[in-house]
Amino acid sequence: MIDSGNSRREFLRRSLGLGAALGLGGFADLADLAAEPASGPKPEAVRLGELAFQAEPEAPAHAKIYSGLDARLYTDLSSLAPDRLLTPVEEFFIRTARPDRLDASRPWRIGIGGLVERPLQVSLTDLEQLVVPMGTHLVECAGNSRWFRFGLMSTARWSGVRLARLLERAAPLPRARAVRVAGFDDHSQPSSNSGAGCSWIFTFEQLESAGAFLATGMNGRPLTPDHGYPVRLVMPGWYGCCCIKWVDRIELVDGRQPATSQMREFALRTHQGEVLERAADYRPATIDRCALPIRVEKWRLGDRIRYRVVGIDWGGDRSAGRLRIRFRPNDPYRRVETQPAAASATGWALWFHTWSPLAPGKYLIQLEVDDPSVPTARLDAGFYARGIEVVEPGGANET
Ligand SMILES: Nc1nc2c(c(=O)[nH]1)N[C@H]1C(S)=C(S)[C@@H](COP(=O)(O)O)O[C@H]1N2
Ligand SMILES: [Mo]
Repeated sequence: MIDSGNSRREFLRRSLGLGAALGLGGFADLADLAAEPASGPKPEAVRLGELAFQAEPEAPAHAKIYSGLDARLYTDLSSLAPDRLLTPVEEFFIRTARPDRLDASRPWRIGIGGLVERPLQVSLTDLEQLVVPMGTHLVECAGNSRWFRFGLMSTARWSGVRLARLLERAAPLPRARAVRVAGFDDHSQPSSNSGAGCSWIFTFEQLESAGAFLATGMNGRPLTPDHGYPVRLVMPGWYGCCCIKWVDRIELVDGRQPATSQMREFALRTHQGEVLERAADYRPATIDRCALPIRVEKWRLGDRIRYRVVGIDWGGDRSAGRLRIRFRPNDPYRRVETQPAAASATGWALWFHTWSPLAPGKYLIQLEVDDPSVPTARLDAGFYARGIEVVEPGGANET
């Protein structure tokens, strides 16, 4: 058994019926973990605070900073809880603000052209008649990193129109193989580190299997200007660079298109290996299965200190493989104690793991998926590993 060193905890968990309950209640369940012997009064659980993640900025901007292409707002992931999983719209991360040259007084139209029988100009009124709920989906910027405390990632409950429905109306010609979706991107100020012009080319199969849609609403409200009002593309499961904002042109193309400047700019961050010339050579910019610790809570249980790691699980296929955790690079991985049910996986899901370090010192929290057939390149590269320093270790008899 892989978790042999953890058999006592395994036993406790089974005998006390913890599991999913730990995620929801917290206090009482933590007290259960410390019960030794299993009978007798339970010690009171007191939450003392949180450990800081090492080598990360203390306070990234949870309010909008800079402007235009360089604008940013980072979502604070540390406060996610079972009843607080959806990102409020005003906290949804921003990467590039509404272009200042976008004229909101002009009626918005999306031109659908290229290799079609019937070129169309779709008005917002046309679009609104087709809008339906699209469910909860996560957006993560391919450039997300510890320098922003991983805050270039958020979830929303979207509404919109399946892209395929609109394409049908324009009657694609048999030669059409792919679709270029382009957004308005005319900023008066150039950016120091982002190119202007935002478009991406998708094959029909990619749009279909992702369930691509043009979003007009998030969390029950119209999109905000910075999130693409009046309309943006959402590619569920793909990186944010594909989720074109302020969509105004959709063009059906053949299979020989050069990659767009946006595809080239994001080639490395979407794991293409190199900047590829032809759009058809790009692999889908999908998000592999990932896991990230979002906070480490410190608790006192009777006379002992306990830590609880809370994290999120997103991307890829979450029906296969379970998360495993370790706290030092040479330690064996162990099963994460409380994992989300695979079926509930939309957006991101929370996991929990109680931990009793024996010694003070620096630790590195790393996760893996126990099924090697699940692609996890970013996770395995240490991208989402986070360091902490423990000053007060846990009690004896625990590993
Ligand atoms: N027109 C346009 N759309 C765009 C971008 C852009 O610069 N221009 N940035 C993309 C990138 S890199 C990301 S991560 C997402 C961010 O969406 P958000 O700001 O709504 O979170 O928008 C994408 N759509
Ligand atoms: Mo991005």
